Amino acid sequence: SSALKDTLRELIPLQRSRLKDLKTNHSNVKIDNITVGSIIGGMRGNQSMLWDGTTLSPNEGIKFKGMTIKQCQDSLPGIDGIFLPESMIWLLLTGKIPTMQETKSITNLFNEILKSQNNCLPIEVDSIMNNLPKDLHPMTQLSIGLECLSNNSSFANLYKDGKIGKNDYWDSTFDDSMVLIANLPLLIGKIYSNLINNGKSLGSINNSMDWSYNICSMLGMTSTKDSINKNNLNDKQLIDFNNLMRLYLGIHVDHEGGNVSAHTTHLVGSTLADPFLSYASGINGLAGPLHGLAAQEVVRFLINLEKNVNDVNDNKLIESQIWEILNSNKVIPGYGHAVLRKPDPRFNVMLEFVENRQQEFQDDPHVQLMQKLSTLVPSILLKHGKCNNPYPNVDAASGILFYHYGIQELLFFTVIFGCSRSIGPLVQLIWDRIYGLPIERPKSLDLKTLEKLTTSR
Ligand code: FAM
Repeated sequence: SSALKDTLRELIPLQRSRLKDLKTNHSNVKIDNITVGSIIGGMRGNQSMLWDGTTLSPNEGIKFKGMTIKQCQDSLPGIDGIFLPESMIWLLLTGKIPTMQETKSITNLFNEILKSQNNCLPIEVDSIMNNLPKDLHPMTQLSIGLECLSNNSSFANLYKDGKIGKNDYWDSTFDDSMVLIANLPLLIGKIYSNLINNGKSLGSINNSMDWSYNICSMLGMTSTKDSINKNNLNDKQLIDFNNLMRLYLGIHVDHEGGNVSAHTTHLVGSTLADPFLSYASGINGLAGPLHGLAAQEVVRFLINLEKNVNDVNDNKLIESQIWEILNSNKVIPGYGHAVLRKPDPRFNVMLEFVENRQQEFQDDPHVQLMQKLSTLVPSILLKHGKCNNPYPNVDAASGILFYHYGIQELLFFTVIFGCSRSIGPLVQLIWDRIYGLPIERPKSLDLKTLEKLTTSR
């Protein structure tokens, strides 16, 4: 058992009884109207799923158990003023702000899991990952790796042997989820070394360090002897990179339940597929260009723009380049959002990271351009008059910061995103099983029926 699991166990009776009350006494209460527009429009805005960890507010952005990013920064335990993703796991799963000790108990749990595997991927997973074509899409590699990990799923094994009843499903789902998250540093390291180092390891796991550190280490990017790559960075830069990783991993964990990776994990999980298969499905969704690939689009855009703009202070030229893109009917990557109506607070914290390190970034024309665009683009988009939100979103900054520190394989950014995003959907999957939610099965309608329903109204 672990401190996290013990704390979770205490919450279960009350939460189950709250759900039971809704189910028995209020099942017929109407929440929303479903329109034809929603059925043919990607179910946009339908209020139709239970998701406890996060909610997205158009004006305040993402809220974690009701807390804004700023509040999380102020109250969650961390290192160098940046909260640890482990503290976010505690918050999302229990609804309580953890102490540093509780946060560290999750770090320790991950390290115990890794130690029990000798700090290596399970042998069959390692062998499959080693034999993948080295240029296989990094997201495909991530998906395959997660699916192979399901070989050791406690949940699947106990279920197969008829050893658990519905009330206990959450317990082994919890264990599997922790194993999955704990293994991500190994998996991401394997994928990155496949990409850039012919599969040869770039670093090693340090069992006394936090999850984000070990992700950096396996990318070869720590200031210690744990890593061998380092991209010619000095110690301060490597420590900053570790903090950037903690920040990035902490703020990308979840974005409500309706986005494709979260919803897919929940949907597939509702069949009682194990957590590895469920999250691998979410990862397949994250790999789509309309979902997880935006950060790399922004980097391509900034690199191209920089080629045409010699001076980052030449506002006129930059503005004319932006108009050129808009006039050719293309979007400005990194700007706009389906739900948000203010600058994305996740973007703001990334920008703050840069502003606190002006010396580091002052000679990087791409980062300078990213900053400059955030002051120029909103008013241009307002004049352009089309989009509902002219402000930068999270992806406007993240990719170019990784790029700055030498992670320049653009396809790899989404893999880092996929590490972070494991947290929200897996936490919810544990709760889905605590609540005993049923298999999802919405009703579909054919076109003829839709037409019939519209003409009869
Ligand atoms: N540049 C130019 N036009 C834009 C725009 C932008 N950045 N964002 C929206 N528009 C246009 C949009 O194309 C649409 O035009 P049409 O009426 O001609 O179709 C109009 O403004 C209304 O769109 P909206 O209601 O404001 O946005 P949507 O909810 O339809 O779409 C986004 C939201 C994010 C897909 C859209 O803003 C976009 O394409 N942005 C650029 C790409 C990007 O940054 N994606 C990452 C989003 C990120 F936050 C994430 O989810 N990972």
